[in-house]
Amino acid sequence: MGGQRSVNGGERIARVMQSHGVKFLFTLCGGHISPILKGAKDLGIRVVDVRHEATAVFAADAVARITGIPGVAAGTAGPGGTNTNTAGENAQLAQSPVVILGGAAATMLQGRGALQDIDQMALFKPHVKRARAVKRVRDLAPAIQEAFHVAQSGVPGPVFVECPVDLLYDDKVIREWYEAAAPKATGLSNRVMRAYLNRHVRRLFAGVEGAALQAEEVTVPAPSSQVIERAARRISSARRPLLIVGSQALVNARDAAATAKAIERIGMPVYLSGMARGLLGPSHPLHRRHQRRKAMHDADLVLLAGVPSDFRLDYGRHVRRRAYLISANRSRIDLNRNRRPDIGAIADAGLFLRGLAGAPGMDADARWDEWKETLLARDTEREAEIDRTAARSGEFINPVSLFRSIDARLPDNSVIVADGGDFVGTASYIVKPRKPLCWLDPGVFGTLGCGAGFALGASLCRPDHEIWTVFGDGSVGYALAEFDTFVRHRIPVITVVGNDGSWAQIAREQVKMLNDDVGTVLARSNYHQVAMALGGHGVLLKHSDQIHAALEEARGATGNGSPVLVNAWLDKTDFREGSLSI
Ligand SMILES: Cc1ncc(C[n+]2csc(CCOP(=O)(O)OP(=O)(O)O)c2C)c(N)n1
Repeated sequence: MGGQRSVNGGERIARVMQSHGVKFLFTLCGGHISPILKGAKDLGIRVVDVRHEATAVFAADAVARITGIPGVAAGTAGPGGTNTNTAGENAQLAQSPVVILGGAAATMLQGRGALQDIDQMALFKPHVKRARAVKRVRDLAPAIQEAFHVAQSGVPGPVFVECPVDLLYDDKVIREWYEAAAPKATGLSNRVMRAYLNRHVRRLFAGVEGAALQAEEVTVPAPSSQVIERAARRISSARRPLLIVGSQALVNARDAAATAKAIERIGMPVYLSGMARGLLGPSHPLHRRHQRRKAMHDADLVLLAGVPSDFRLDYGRHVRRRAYLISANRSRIDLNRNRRPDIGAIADAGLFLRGLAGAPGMDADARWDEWKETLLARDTEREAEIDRTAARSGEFINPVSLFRSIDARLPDNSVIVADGGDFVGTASYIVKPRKPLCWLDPGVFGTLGCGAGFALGASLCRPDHEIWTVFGDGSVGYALAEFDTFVRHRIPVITVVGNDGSWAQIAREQVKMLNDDVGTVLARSNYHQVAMALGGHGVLLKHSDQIHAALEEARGATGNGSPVLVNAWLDKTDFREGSLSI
């Protein structure tokens, strides 16, 4: 190599990550992936080591959602890969651009009974947007570059790249390794085997070049001007139009502010869901928060911006048959799911809204006033009802009152992470995200256990924000070990656990239908002590008169970089209002 230091596979991968603006690599270590971690660290990418591979992918997912740049997670061969799979599928259904790097047995040993060797392609293919196994060193960097591009293009999603261990270490080490594995004895079959191994190694390293690959331009699917004009005309003549904005409208995180401006100009009353929550701030005059179903039923035109007609819209039945349906979606399948829109654009929903805002007739101020007033009155009425519920006192904590208190003290710079059942459902109709991209929930896969990873990713991307993570006492079980991660990496998240001694969302229906709570009962455990044992701060909150002090103690404790767990004992009352994932 003419005295030049050869660049190993781990560093090749890291260089591509670096050229794509990756700041963090989330991982749980394994011998198969060590060179990737080392390569990343050497290039200044922060390696964040967690306690479960699913957490690594959830954290990468949060980074992707918040920054618009794909998040990256690495898991070791075999069980490291299987452990990432649930979070990978969650990213797939949430359409989040994540790159998952998987270790693998040496190319020569695959399928021969090596440690942790399974058919990872078969495992991943159904659950990610693209899965690719790399077989030669020279293909590593292009494969990672392609992964970033595929993850972000069209309908975003996770991409898995399998990186066998013999592509990652220094070529000298690998050559020696193959040399040592070759039979030493003479004889024809041994000579044949040696020749075979030599050829294999030559192939592994053939044609390797040193260049790092730059990020490729990602084309954002744009709507045609005709479709925009048709939609604008229909909207102008509608009497009770309604806009529903979903996560997909925020795929290009950097355009959030421009999309918010467009929504203001269009002037339709709007409901925000998923990652779009907070898009218009905590209290915008166009933003309605309650009784969406009723509003959809009353609307004569509904515009779905990045929202499929899935279970959350009762498979399209929330929109009346006679109402006019306009939909913009990057996915053709989601665009037509269950109900074909009258006007459909296979396009980025944010771009569609921005296009619409520039169309003629979209700037009239005093449109639809009566309709807006009607919806506002419903919101006001519902808020008064929530206030009445918040005022009810019982033996322990009233979750409605707790979330009213949390909401009242949320600073502008705050992110809310939601992971759980009923308790989190209550949070979703009370707590108001202050800004765009400051609310994270699993999305349509509804995966319990996303919270710790989401909080980790959010905190790293937004170190100047307060990160509030809301768990049930069931879902927090997945997260507790990550308090160790939070402490080691100085991640000052505030975790609020709604402790009702139950997997309540399941228990509720199960008891009603089967008259049995089997499998749904939990102890009112001392979760705050787990946080303390791992080096964090713990607060036990049992009575309403302690709410203020407990929340202030929690906020204060984060000042020194400490994570906090508030263990809130709940009254067992049903405070739900629909499902979380609206
Ligand atoms: C990984 C996973 N396992 C199981 C479920 C099913 N599930 C949905 S809600 C829920 C109960 C959540 O209980 P908890 O976190 O205590 O919140 P609560 O409803 O009690 O407020 C369960 C088990 C799921 N969504 N995801």
